[in-house]
Amino acid sequence: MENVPTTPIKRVRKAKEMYSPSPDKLKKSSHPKPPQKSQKNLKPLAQTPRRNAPKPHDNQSFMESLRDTDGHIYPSTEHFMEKFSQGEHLLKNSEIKVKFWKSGHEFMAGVGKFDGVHLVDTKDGLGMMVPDDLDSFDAVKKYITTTAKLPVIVSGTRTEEKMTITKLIKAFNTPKQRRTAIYNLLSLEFDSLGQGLRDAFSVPEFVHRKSMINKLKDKLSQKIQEIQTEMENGDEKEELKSKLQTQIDTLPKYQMFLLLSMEGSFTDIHVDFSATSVYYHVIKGRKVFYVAKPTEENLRIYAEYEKTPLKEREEWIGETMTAEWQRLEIKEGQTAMIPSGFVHFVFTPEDSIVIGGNYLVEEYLEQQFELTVVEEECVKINTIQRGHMLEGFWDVMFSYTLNILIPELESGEPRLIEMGRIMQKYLKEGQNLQKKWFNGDEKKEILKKLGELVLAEPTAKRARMD
Ligand SMILES: O=C(O)CCC(=O)C(=O)O
Ligand SMILES: [Fe+2]
Repeated sequence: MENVPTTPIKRVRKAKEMYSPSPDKLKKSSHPKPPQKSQKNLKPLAQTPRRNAPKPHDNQSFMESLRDTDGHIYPSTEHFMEKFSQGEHLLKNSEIKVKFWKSGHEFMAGVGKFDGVHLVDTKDGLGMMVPDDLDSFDAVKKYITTTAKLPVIVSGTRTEEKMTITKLIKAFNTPKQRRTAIYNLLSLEFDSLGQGLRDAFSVPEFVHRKSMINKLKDKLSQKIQEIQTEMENGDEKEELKSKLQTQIDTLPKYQMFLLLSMEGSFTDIHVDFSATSVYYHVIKGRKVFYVAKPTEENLRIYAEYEKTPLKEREEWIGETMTAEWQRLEIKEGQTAMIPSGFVHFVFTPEDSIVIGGNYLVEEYLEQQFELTVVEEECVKINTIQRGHMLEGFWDVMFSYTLNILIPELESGEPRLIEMGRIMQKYLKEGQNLQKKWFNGDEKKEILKKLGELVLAEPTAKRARMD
């Protein structure tokens, strides 16, 4: 296929899935461990051993039960998974009230400030188009025709296997007792595949409306139209149009992922890249999220953890944050809407097909910047790979400032002053732009204009005088 990216993985999840004890720690443990290397010649997965230990009755005994023989907790090992499924129902945090809506209509009418987790029972009224016949693993083949080898996470190991969608679906069609691995495909972004599912699917209206990238796309298209009608023909006009078109053509694409997860998959604790907000629609099967609020403390714990090299991670922050987790079960047909920064981990109790995606929003601008900065520090120290970040985040922020924020501030829109200040705080002339949408002089010019407008605001003046 022509438009198939050779490396479609873009998300921050790979390492999370693969957290497992270091080899020395493994030696001390008597528990059978999942396969560590090649998946070839594997025996079928052992049936989970049943022990007679009583089921945990509170969070503390639950966390205790997860410990391996050396006293550590190793998420996604066989021992962990067995104990986890026995006690996971205990994870409750009464401070997180998941808002339940019977339909998309009700959600759209009642969502208000997007500051909590929402669960929408049926997709009617969400304005999300999902093909009706995408109802089985075989049906996926009809919509995803790429022959590229996709990176698939092998749950419970440090490995990732590259395989075609055909091979993966064959594995899903293998009876559970004959499966040799638990596969979890999280990185198939299908908007960039350019056909198939992309044409049969549309993101929820709420996502479309809130997404800064979508707003930017509309604005860039509108600008091209304006230039077309208002400017005299000539080189300058063509150059301007082509610059804008390049931005449209290279906008980051993170809104449409197809996730295929086998029963038993476990995705460890993370915040989605750049603290993007998430929609997550379960087409088939069932998923369980455990979510914690983006409080200052939780985000601090998470950032520290991310900055610690894998081998030095002594504690599982799932335990450190025991009381913070709220269980959120997403059943077939339901859609979860999770705002920026919620820390989460995910367990898949049944083979599942999900469509979900990530988007940047204005309300959480500062948090999005903050997490992106943390991720960049992590890239430097090698605990996160650059490819797992939101590529083009800074280009988008510069372009948003130039094309949306500045014109609105110029027309005296005081609501935006706070946003202007945040942009001013984080955007720097020397910022490296992965998509190279602006050169040094252009960045400088944008920041100069922004600075003048932010300072010119009466509220800003008052604040300075206080
Ligand atoms: O479904 C999963 O296993 C992981 C989902 C998730 O949190 C993500 O894709 O970011
Ligand atoms: Fe996630």
